[in-house]
Amino acid sequence: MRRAGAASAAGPRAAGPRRDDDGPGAAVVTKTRPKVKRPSLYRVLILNDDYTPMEFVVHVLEQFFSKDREAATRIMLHVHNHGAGECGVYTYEVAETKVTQVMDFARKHQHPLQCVMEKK
Ligand code: TYC
Repeated sequence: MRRAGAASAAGPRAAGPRRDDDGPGAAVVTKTRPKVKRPSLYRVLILNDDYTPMEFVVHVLEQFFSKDREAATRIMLHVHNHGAGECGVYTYEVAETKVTQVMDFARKHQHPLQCVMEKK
């Protein structure tokens, strides 16, 4: 997918005419196109279980996903009622880091809370 102009202005390097023959005679002018790709995005989800305290889940959403109390409570209740819910959408490495942080934190507190990522 390409969008006209969207990424070209601030691409990795300027795309402009280049003279790649500085000798005498005919110069060859080439144009390079900056090849920019949007990164794939990943949804980070938490899953419901019967044992993790609601307050702990709210704390996780505040601490690791920068939600305020109201948003964290809404997401927690959605997960409680529907089985799973979205905490945020990130690039691969950020999503992977969130999952690891949440799983480590839940394990440390001996709660069975599960956190997963899926490609959007
Ligand atoms: N179902 C849990 C309870 O009743 C609360 C809970 C909500 C657990 C969300 C996990 O991802 C979760 N204590």
